[in-house]
Amino acid sequence: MDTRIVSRQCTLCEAHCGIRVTVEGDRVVRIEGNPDDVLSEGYICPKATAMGALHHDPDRLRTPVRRVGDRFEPIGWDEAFREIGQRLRRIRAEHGPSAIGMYLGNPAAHSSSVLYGVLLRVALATRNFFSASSIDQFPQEFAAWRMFGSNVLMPVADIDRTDRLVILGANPAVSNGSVTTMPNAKQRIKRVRERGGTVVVIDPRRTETARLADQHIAVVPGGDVYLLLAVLNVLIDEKLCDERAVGARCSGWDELRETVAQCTPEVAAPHAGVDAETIRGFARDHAAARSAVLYARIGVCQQVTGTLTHWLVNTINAVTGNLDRAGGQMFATAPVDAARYGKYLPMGHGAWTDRSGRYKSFRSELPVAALADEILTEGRGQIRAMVTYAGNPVLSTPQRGRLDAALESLDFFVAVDMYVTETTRHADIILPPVSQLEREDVNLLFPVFSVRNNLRYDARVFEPPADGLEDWEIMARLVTEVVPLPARRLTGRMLNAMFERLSPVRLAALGIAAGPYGVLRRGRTGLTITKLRASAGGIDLGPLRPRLRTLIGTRDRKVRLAPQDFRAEVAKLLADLPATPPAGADGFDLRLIGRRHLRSNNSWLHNVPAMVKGRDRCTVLMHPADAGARGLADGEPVTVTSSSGSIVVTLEVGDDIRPGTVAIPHGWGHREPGVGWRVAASLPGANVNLLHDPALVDPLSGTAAVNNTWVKVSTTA
Ligand SMILES: Nc1nc2c(c(=O)[nH]1)N[C@H]1C(S)=C(S)[C@@H](COP(=O)(O)OP(=O)(O)OC[C@H]3O[C@@H](n4cnc5c(=O)[nH]c(N)nc54)[C@H](O)[C@@H]3O)O[C@H]1N2
Ligand SMILES: Nc1nc2c(c(=O)[nH]1)N[C@H]1C(S)=C(S)[C@@H](COP(=O)(O)OP(=O)(O)OC[C@H]3O[C@@H](n4cnc5c(=O)[nH]c(N)nc54)[C@H](O)[C@@H]3O)O[C@H]1N2
Ligand code: SF4
Ligand SMILES: [Mo]
Repeated sequence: MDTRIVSRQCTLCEAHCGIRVTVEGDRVVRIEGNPDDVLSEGYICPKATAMGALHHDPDRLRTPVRRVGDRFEPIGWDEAFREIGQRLRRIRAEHGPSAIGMYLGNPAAHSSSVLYGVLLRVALATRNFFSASSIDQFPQEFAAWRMFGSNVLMPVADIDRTDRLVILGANPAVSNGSVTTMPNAKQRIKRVRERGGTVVVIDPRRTETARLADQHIAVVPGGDVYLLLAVLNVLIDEKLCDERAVGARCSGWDELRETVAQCTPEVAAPHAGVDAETIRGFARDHAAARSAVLYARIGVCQQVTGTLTHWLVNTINAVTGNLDRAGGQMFATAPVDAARYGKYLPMGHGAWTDRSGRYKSFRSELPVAALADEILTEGRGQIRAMVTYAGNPVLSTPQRGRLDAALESLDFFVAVDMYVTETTRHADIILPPVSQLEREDVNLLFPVFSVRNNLRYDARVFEPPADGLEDWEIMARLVTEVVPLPARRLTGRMLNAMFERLSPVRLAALGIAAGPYGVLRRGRTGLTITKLRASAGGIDLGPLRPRLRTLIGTRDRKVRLAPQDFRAEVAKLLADLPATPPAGADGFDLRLIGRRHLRSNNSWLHNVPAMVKGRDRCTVLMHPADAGARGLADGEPVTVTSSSGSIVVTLEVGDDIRPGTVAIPHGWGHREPGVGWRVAASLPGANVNLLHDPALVDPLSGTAAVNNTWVKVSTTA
């Protein structure tokens, strides 16, 4: 049989590891790491093999389907687009553009089709645009915008050169890095210690990453803000800051000093759950290191203090002289240099709100916590139709269980997804893109956040079926269907013809040629897509270089250390601070946080048998002392209740978690009727987002604070 090997990337998470796919006939028989990949160097995690299983999955949709009663029937593409166009245009004509809502999910960002998703968002001209960003990295974007003048300027930890790596609220040994592309994070962390450096992990759970560290600080969930304020307090009080660096490139130094003056280690300790001496020691060690970097991610984003915490992370990096220098926090120079242009994007914070007025828009989107209400609350401005693209918000976002009913109540719902999921089962029409192995791509997003400058290439493993469409082609067709009628009549054919010539890969080729490494700038030695295609595993473009000076978008071109609204939030926190932290009210006595597993990926790898074999993964992890106090035993089903809802999951007792805290992974609970994931539908587990209150958000960015939920756990009768 004809055997061939194709090199490309695994596009399941941000690491985008290089893989070699062996194909016999039309079957994937093996997936291995590509040792020539310039960033992942042969590493893959167990999920990489799912790329083959997803391609062959009999449950994956291969043609558009329309809902008829409680079943889905195949229909042709043209018929699907015609019906979608008619329905969406009618709803918009009757109720206005914001009557059509859109949700953009995480996998969209893993292909350059996302550009066309953005185009559709623009064509819809709706205020009701939502994405996974508002349960993910919004706090980081918000802090970057305030401090550096651009939301794109989320700095990357220079993990490969640092002498001291501090990780808060992230578990890269499992997640392989996020908003920092660092495949094989585990090895990269180990290398910090091998070269004589130090690794510290700040996390309520002794995670897989904490096991690699010199020091684990088991902070209380949500306690980081106090911890970091106190660290700054010590750095300033003991004159451990790099005042020269601060004077040369930062503004707001005096205001910063004033802001943290009150938050001594003694004040912070009970609220951080970390004793004062540990905080002092941490600050001194940090200042003493030759280079040091704080890397923080989702654990501290999904907090009511998400933005403040990310601000403090960047601030500590800046005042210790570790911003924009090797071994500290840096900015990549990507082949299409988005970091350079981010400052020209309008952020329009609060340009509009949801109808309750509670959630403000940020970079032209509303926090997803508002979604169910915006569909269910009747009246002017109500969402009557939805477009979802690569997202499963029913499992991924906190909506108090009302999103099912909300989606079911819509006049029209079109989903772009290859599965009938907890979300898309409510759609009128589902449009499936070709499989990931059937698309060619050049991802230009992740090089903006990589730990080394690089560009890598995704080759097609299989030719797409004759009638298969990629996501971008589906988006382009949707755009032509929703543009206002006269324009559509005049330009429909023209647009189609244009789109055909403007595939994301062609756009990427142009962008690369015109970018900082491209042939147009560098002449014949410059980068082209032809050279990229010919490479064995992408092109290495060298270590990160200092460049904040050219990137910064603040008016005085200085790093703002103490934005006024951040100071005001800190003042509120500290003014209300009781001597000891409050316990949960009404018997809700445990704090619930999330947790990720190496073989899982948010809500959508649970239909791949190799990813879900073995024991139940959707367990509630509890410390033995807490289990004992409640008379609960490992392996028994327990009921977890919050003020928003209640779920039943299996108890897992283990001392890796801080007492008083429990952890449950998200993305589970596939047993709802009609879900087309037959393997997943047979698995135990429940939707943890039923426990989270959508009203609990970071007040600055509107990000869902799912790591701030109080619960109680009892035996399930
Ligand atoms: N409680 C809690 N909730 C969380 C989190 C948490 O830590 N705790 N984490 C949050 C985070 S960080 C994120 S990013 C979100 C993720 O949540 P979402 O962004 O909603 O995404 P997923 O749940 O991963 O669902 C992805 C969907 O996209 C489909 N899909 C996969 N690939 C493609 C493709 O190439 N094209 C198209 N059209 N569809 C595709 C899949 O079939 C699946 O239905 O979850 C968030 N929810
Ligand atoms: N295997 C796997 N990999 C993934 C994903 C996946 O689902 N599975 N999802 C991908 C996506 S979309 C994303 S965004 C990234 C996320 O990547 P990470 O940011 O690394 O996410 P998590 O693994 O959830 O790690 C968050 C950590 O924060 C801790 N934490 C919770 N609350 C607090 C707190 O208050 N303070 C502190 N200091 N820590 C806290 C949790 O215990 C947990 O260890 O992972 C990506 N990679
Ligand atoms: S870490 Fe795993 S899932 Fe992520 S890109 Fe690499 S192989 Fe794929
Ligand atoms: Mo995410």
